[in-house]
Amino acid sequence: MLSAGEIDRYHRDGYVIARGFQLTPHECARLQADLETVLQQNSDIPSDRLINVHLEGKPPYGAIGASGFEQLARDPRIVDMVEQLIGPDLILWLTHLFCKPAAIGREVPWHQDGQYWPIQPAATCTVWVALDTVDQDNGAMRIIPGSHQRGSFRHTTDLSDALTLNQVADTSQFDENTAQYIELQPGQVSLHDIGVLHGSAANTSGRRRAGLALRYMPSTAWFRRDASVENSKLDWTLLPLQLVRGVNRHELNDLRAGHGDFDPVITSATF
Ligand SMILES: O=C(O)CCC(=O)C(=O)O
Repeated sequence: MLSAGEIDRYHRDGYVIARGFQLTPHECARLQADLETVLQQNSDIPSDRLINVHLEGKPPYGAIGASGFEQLARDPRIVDMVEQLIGPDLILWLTHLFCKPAAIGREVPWHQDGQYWPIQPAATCTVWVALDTVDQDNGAMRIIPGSHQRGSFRHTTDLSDALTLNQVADTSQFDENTAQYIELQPGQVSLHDIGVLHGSAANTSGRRRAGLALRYMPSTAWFRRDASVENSKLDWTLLPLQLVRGVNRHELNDLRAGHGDFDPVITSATF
């Protein structure tokens, strides 16, 4: 569980490292084995754009996942922390494996998640689980503390392959020197708010940097399946949503879509 001070820091800074949380060496080893399997089985998808690796090839992205990642996303120790931050009714709506290979790992540009997510009102807590040692040298996530309290920042779309994500915040709007780095050991987690500015540098080091982002929204918010993002291939219509705690509180949330058999439409998402 998060301490009272950590909860305060999350709300003040837009993120927190959960100092009392640590997966065991055995749990880390199993997740690292799942990571290797997922990387091997999805070699056609860039390893920093592997969406919904907790599912078995569900739409719309079709990555072949591993059940260990679903267990992790449903782990009460993790869901408890999310509940402390955004309340008791929780929908897991996405997972994203951000695996930056050694030497050639791409930059994640500065961005606010809420810019391209179809959630109204904008609400999500992301739990970022380190699967490798993550530090400044291999492209740790960096965050502008407090930026979630400053509303929407201007973004442009960059569809080049140089970046992991394609929504890019204009850096003239904030001071990059105020960034704080989130350095983690395998099995440690950070949690961040949908509105906080964050990103990470390219990984030019000799070490891989993998982390799994687990995205939870309060079920009081509405997941707008009809939303679209200009210039992107995102399709929310068949994204499988999973109620992981409590009850659905918004009558327009469709929790059935996407859970059946399907033919993958998109195998490499553009963000
Ligand atoms: O893994 C990274 O470097 C960025 C992660 C990110 O943008 C996110 O989890 O929202």
